[in-house]
Order: sequence, then C-alpha cells, then structure tokens
Amino acid sequence: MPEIKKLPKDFLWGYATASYQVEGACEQDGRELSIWDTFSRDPTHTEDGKSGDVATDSYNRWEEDIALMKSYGVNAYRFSLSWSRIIPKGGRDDPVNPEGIAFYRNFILKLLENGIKPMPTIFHWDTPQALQDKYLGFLNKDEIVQDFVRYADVCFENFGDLVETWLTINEPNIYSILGHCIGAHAPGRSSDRTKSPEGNSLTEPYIVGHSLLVCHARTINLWRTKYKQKYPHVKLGIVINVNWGEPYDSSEGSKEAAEEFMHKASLWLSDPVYFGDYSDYLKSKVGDRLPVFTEEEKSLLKGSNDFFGLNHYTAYYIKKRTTPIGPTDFMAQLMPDIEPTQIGSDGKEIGPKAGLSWVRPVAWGFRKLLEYLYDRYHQDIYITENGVICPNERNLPREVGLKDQFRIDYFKDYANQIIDLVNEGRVPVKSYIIWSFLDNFEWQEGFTRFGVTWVDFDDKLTRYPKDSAGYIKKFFEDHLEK
Ligand code: GBH
Repeated sequence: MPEIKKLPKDFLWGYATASYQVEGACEQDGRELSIWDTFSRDPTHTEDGKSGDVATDSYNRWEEDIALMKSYGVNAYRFSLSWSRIIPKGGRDDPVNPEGIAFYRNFILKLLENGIKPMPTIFHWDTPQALQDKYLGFLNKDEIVQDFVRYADVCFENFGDLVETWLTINEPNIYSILGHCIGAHAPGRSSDRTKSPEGNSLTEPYIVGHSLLVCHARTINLWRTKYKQKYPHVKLGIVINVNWGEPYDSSEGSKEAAEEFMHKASLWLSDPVYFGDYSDYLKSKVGDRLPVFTEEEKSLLKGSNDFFGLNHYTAYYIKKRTTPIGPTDFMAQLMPDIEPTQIGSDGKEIGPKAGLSWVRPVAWGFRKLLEYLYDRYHQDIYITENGVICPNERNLPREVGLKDQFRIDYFKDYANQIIDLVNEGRVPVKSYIIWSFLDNFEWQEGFTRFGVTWVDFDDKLTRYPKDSAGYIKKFFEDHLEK
C-alpha cells in the first residue's frame, strides 16, 4: 500500500451555502425583502421562472440540515447571514430583529454542539431592498459603508464569541459585474435598456466594487479596534472568485492577455486588500472609470486580510481578442482586448462539459492558480468554494442523479491538488469548503443541482445524500491526521 499523504488535523473541510439560496422564509419572523427577493420574483429573471421565496426551506429545517451535515463527517460549515433578517430595513438607525439574532445564535450553537465550526459570511449579495430604494445600495459608498459596518457590528456583537473564522463579503467581483454590468443578478442594472431602465455597464461595476472594498476595510478595522483584543485567535477575510486564465498558446500576446484577464476579472478587488490600492496596471487599463481611494482607506485596506478566501471553479484559455464585440456584450466591453475560450490551440476542450456551460473541470488550473496567488500575496489560502454540476444533472431522475460520479471525479482531482501542494510545502491551504451542501437556488439559473445532497423540489423538499457525500466523507477520514 502506498503511504497516504495527510492534511493536518486542524484543516477545515465541509460544505457551503448562502442565505438567499437556501433559507426561504423570506417574510417570516420579521425578515424583510432583499434585492434578490424582488429581483427573482420577476419570472423573466430566472431560467425556470422561480424565485428563492421558499428555496430549500433551510430556515425551518435547520436542525434536520445540521444532523445531515454531521452524518457527512464535516468539521466546518460555511453559510451566510441574511442582512434583512437581522436588520430588516438595513440602515444604521433601523431596529435589530431579535428573532433573526436568535435564529442564527441557536444555529451556530447547534453547529458547535455537533463539532462543526461555523464560518459565516456577513454579506453574500442579499442587500436589503430598503437600502437599494433609499440610495441605490452599493452605488452610494458613503451611505452603504456606514450601514454595512453597523450591520457587521451587530453580527460581531451577537455571534463574535462563537465564531473563529469570518468571511466579510462573498465575491465582490461577481456582485459588481453581474449585478451592474450584465444585469443578470440583482439589482439587475445594465446599459442594456431591454434589461434595465437605468445603469451604466462600464462605470457602475467599478463604483460598486470600490464600495464593497471600503465596506470590507472598515469592517476589519471595526473588528481590530473593538473585538480583536477579546478574541485574538479569530481570523477574518474577504472571498474573491478567481478562475484560472491559461495563455491560449506560447505567444507573447496570449501571455499578456492571460495576465490582463487575471487582473480585470479578479485581482482588481484583491490587490487593494494586500497593497492598499489598485495595481498601476489596472489603473492604466481602466483610466478614470476607476474610483480613487482616500489615504485613510488605503491604509485600512492594506493588510486587511488574515487569509485569502478563494472561490474557484474552473479555467479558461485566454487569447487576444480577434472577433468584434457585440453592442450589448457589455462584459466583453469591460475587457475589450481579451477573449476567454474553452477550446485550446490544439483544438481540444479545456475540460469535459459539465451541467452548466461555464464550469468545466480543470484540476491542473487549480494548482496553477494556488501557486500564482500564493506567490503574489504570500498568505494562507482558505478554499471557501469549489464545486461542479454533473452533465444534464438538472433533468435527471433521482435514482440516476444520486450516482454523481462526475462530481466525485472532480472532487478527487481538485482535493488531491491541495494535498500535493500542502505536502510539498508549496502553498499553505487551510480549508476546503465545497459548494454545495445541498441542491439550491442557483441565482439566475433558478434551481439547479450543485449539492452533494439531492433535494426533491417536487416533493416536500426531501433530502437524499448523493454518492459524492459518502465519497468525500471517506476521503477526509483517510486524509486528515487523527
Ligand atoms: C459562486 O459564484 C457563488 O458564490 C455561489 O453563490 C454560487 O451558487 C456558486 O458559485 C455556483 O455558481 O454569466 O457566464 O459568468 C461563482 C461565480 C459567477 C459562476 C456567475 C457562474 C454565471 C455564468 N459564478 N457565473 S456567467
């Protein structure tokens, strides 16, 4: 038997979800609406015409969910807090909802009782609708920062004694671009007037990204000044979505294009967290559409992460753009010089087709990315999301869907990259959190099947473990030091 390479016993592993994708109960116990409630209640905004009003009803089934998770052997769970459940109207002078606080406090206590470390995300895209109505949410930095920091303070005050790992904001790059350039996510803003009566796809994403970073920086500052002394072991970080961009071929043009892709799609919002400002490279490309940080903001941002929170799913080949950009292809207009493709210069696909067009398994890209990020930032990396959907999984009958070999292969290949990098002493990866605990509301895609648990959306939302849940349980039993 070859010796099995191990991960240290404090390595965190488990599953992730987000409040709007699973909780449902959107007007229960004092919760008020978020921008995702209003956005997805318009049936033209989701693939299946459905909203997350009920989702997987996890707000009501939380005990059952924790028991199931426990049976999967995890030692951590990443979930997000719903701002409008905690402060229904969202604002700094608005009342806190005691039922919201009680729900999350009980939830976290139950996790701990089961040996599962809570990893809450403070903000996973569900801005209170009242704040969007009052001042356009993250388009108004001065207002949103004050409201956000007060919300974070309420979270720290009420759950700070129970949590060791906080994620401040999930994927600010996706919130900015999908919500304010393409208009596919809430609040649905875009220059495309068939989608949105107002919005500017080329400027708003940068304004929103900027506000999100300042919210992160001031939240960290609040923690460090008000709570850190009391809870010195606690770690906090922002979560960035990063795909790997592989140069299409060995030409200089492809190399430059891949670098530009990394900067424009992702490093845009992580460089400031480490270096205190946008890169000169980004400034030269985006020019005066990029907002400017004050000196105070720069110093608060620099060094504001205790770890790099990474959501990673897939890779693309990147080449210099050769084809014209359509008048409403605003995403391409944000990155006009580069073109991502899934077919390589050798004519081969970068990875097998999965159940959604954007997520092909490319495990070697994961390894390259982890090396790249560590070499850039020299900090521990927490994988906060990684996952896949099997080909056609959304349309399979349950008996077939439960046998998710495609997902098993994906996890095996990705997790082994981590094990290798850690054992080589090459990259300090400290967690592997898988998306997702259960099939759920996949934003504009409607209900899909990203979970290791099959949810019967037609019959009482009953949960059935897929094969992958058992595979991963055994994998970590074998690979974690005892
Ligand atoms: C994460 O986003 C989210 O944090 C999580 O809530 C989500 O459920 C999970 O991944 C699975 O998708 O318009 O071609 O970009 C990952 C980044 C951005 C990937 C939006 C899918 C939509 C297709 N996602 N993207 S595209």
